[in-house]
Amino acid sequence: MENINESSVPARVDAEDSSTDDLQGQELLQGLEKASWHGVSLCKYKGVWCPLTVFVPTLRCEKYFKARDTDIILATLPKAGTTWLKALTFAVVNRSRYPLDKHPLLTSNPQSLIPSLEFNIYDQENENPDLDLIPDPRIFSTHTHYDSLVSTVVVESKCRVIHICRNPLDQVISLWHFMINMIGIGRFVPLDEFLETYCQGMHVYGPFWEHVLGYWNAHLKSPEKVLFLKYEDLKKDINFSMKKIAEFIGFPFSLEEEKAGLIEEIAKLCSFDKLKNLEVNKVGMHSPHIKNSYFFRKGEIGDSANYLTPHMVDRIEKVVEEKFEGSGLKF
Ligand code: PPS
Repeated sequence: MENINESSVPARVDAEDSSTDDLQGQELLQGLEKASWHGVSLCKYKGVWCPLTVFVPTLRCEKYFKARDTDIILATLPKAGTTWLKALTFAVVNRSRYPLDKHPLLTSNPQSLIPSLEFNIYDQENENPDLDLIPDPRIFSTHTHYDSLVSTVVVESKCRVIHICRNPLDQVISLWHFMINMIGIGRFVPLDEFLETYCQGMHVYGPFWEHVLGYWNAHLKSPEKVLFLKYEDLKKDINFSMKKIAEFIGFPFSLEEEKAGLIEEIAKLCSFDKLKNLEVNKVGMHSPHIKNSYFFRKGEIGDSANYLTPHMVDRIEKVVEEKFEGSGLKF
């Protein structure tokens, strides 16, 4: 998740220095529900609470992005395991290009190796960048919902989508820490207030149940198109999950690679401990508001137990039970 503060929302655009997209975006925006979510401006676009800062980029993405059959889209809710999935996918796809001891992951944050469609590709400056220059397979990330991807990505191409979800208890705690930390934006929010809005579905890219169920149902309908992963499964058996990812995107490991221990090597390179302790992730900045280190907090299953009271757990679990009932999805 990237800059989502109000300060970088373009001021009202006037006709002289704005593009048609900006003007159409401003017009559309006027009719949308808006909210200030713990200091972050959101608007509800097609049922999704979208940060205002990426509203116009989101429209541009819808309008201009044309997926290739070879594209790989990493679709996640913030704090579900995006950084890890980026590292793994990048390393799997590029494994014959870079030796492990001179790997870009050793000197770059995974976030900067795989750009986000809304936050990086169609950012405020890039109205319609030439994506043809990017060689196959292009890998992009997005935080948006499946339904919003449909027009640009899914229907018109055979590109593959990987979704990772996470137990909402841990995810909300991860998000809470991240929001508090952001330089110049973050401010302390009592956890019970934060949880309440989360349970109402009001948070960046919320409601979380709609996000997850969109990808879950798409996976059930077209498993060859949408791979559905769980953060907890990756933690339990990363080698198995990595093989699954590699096969899904058409880069399966050969028997020789398996025998040579390459899967284990890549898993080690992308592991929380390895990435967290790299210089680039200790001291580097991702953006003016976000240090690279913010993407590596604890990386554990069950850390939420250190913060949530039984009442809070109950509150989230009730929402989860109600919203996911009958879906077949369990956390
Ligand atoms: S973001 O901002 O949406 O891209 O954040 P995201 O990467 O989705 O989520 C951050 C949480 O993932 C943990 N993390 C990892 N876990 C395991 N392995 C690796 N390599 C890894 N990298 C990041 C990170 O610590 C955040 O979880 P919490 O619970 O806050 O520690």
